[in-house]
Amino acid sequence: MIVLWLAREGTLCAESKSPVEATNQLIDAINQMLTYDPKVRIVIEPKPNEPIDRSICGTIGHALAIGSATIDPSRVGGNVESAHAVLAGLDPSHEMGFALAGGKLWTVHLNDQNSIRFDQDKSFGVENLRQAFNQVKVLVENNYGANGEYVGLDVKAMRTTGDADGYKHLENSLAIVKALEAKVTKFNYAYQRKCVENRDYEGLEMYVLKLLMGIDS
Ligand SMILES: [Mn+2]
Repeated sequence: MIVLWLAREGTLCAESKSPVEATNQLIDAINQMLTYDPKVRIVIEPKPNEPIDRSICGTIGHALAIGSATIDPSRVGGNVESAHAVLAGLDPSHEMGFALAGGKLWTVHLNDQNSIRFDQDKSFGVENLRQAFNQVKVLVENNYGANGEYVGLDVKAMRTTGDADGYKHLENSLAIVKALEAKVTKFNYAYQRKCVENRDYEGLEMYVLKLLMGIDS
């Protein structure tokens, strides 16, 4: 299984490339990999920008469309990275859900990101805890990992972090994933259904916030 992070498949100068030709070149390249090794599986990790601007494969929808256009779509899947979805202005849990619906979420890169800036690769959950909760929730609800799918932590130490604390971003990310898994097991689906039936969305929002804050109601 090879993850393709398409870091430079795009353009800084819009007129320098045809987006049609660039898309077809990417499909051709993946076809060559699939032909070269009949056992290889390609996992596309989409990203909308940085270091390139105007990516030609910016979201998981793009990635799966590219895969479906190859000579063997059964060997092409997707990898949703939380930060990359945020950079596209999208909710990572919905990007994951889109790929899960087609059986195409073969790995994830969990991390966090403050809005649409450079790729920050911050520890999972530290910028948007509710968004992190919903990523873990969609993975747990769909029994993620049962077929050998991977959970990766694509995080990096912040600048000027001392050597002694050089692994905290990994330790903290794993601890947050596990803590949110425990929150998902506590999630009251009967109450959620009742709120939706009664169109009490404020009630559901407050329930989720209290769950995350550890407030018993
Ligand atoms: Mn990544």
